[in-house]
Amino acid sequence: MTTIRSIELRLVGLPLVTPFRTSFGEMTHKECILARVETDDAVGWGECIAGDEPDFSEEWNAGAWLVLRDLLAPALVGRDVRIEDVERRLAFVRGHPMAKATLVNAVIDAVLRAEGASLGSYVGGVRERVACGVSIGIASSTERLLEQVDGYLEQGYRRIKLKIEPGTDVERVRAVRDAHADILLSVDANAAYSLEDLATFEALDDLALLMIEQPLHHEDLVRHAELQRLVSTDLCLDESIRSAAHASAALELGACRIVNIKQGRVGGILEARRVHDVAATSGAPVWCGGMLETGIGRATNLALAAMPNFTLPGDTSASRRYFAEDLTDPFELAPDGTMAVPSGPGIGVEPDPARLQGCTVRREVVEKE
Ligand code: SMG
Ligand code: MG
Repeated sequence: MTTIRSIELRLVGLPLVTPFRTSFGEMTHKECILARVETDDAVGWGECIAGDEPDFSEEWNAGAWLVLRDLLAPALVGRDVRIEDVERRLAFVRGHPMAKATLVNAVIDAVLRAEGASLGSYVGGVRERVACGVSIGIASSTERLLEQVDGYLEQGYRRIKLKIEPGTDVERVRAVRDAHADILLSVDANAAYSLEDLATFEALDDLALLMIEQPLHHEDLVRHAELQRLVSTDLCLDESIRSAAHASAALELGACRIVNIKQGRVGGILEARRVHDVAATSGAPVWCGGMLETGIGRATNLALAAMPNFTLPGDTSASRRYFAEDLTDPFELAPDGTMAVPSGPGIGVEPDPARLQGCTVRREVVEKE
């Protein structure tokens, strides 16, 4: 048992090396909240995966800041916590899994650092290196997309995921498939389609895709199940899965056959482990999603991806795919397309103090009154 002395919140901003366009918008800049939890014994870090706007989900930085500062952090500061208690302490707030994950993960990091145990070993990781894929935003042209794909394959990435939206889909994906017959290739629609677009999915079905990620609205498991019956390519759900309960509903309904696990989307590393277990019981593979995290969130994701049922390459790309300078020591891809799972205590990495200071936009500390 350890007492939480204070929780510092920081909004940090880092430019992206290349803009990232999805069906819901373009990002040129990464902005996220970091939490630094100080206990009697150690300091732990957590990164919130929410973005500038409520587009990927309802959560966004300005709202998450208030929920963290005014509700979640005060529920922990000055209290004794054990890993087993932290989710329950935050359960009085309905929803807001991204905000909750920030503190759940930071508390776990602090507790594990004090014990000298790594997050990878805590979650039952079985590998020291994980296979990595890369997610490519909607490009300005097919030529530009093919160049990007070539570049990432040269770096060793083991799976290419293409963002798609209505009108910029089948032809682009076919061009990539024609150029690379044997690669693991997937697409991610970020909920931009409806069942009226069945012809598009039938055309994609001929391109030997590893999966089609989140084709339909995130609340519509029933129609995902209908679509899964109509195409042979495996569907994968991302935005729709916010808890282990959603994962079991989706798998039981046949709404997907693969699950993208983003620990931040489901309320943190503990619920992510439950999603992993639910999928493993159903025989559905999982993989680790990404939200263009800094080194803090990336380290958390890599630990998770070391668990046994993470059998597909994740969106766990190298720091340089996103940032000229990461907040931590950069994560690097080996030529074989794998990345090392940090083995030090907790998440195994820390932000560089000068870089952290340099990119801080806003800072507040919650202490015991
Ligand atoms: O971290 O490499 C990454 C990005 C992976 O495509 C990615 N994430 O829906 O899976 C997804 C998207 C969400 C990005 S929102 C800006
Ligand atoms: Mg996705």
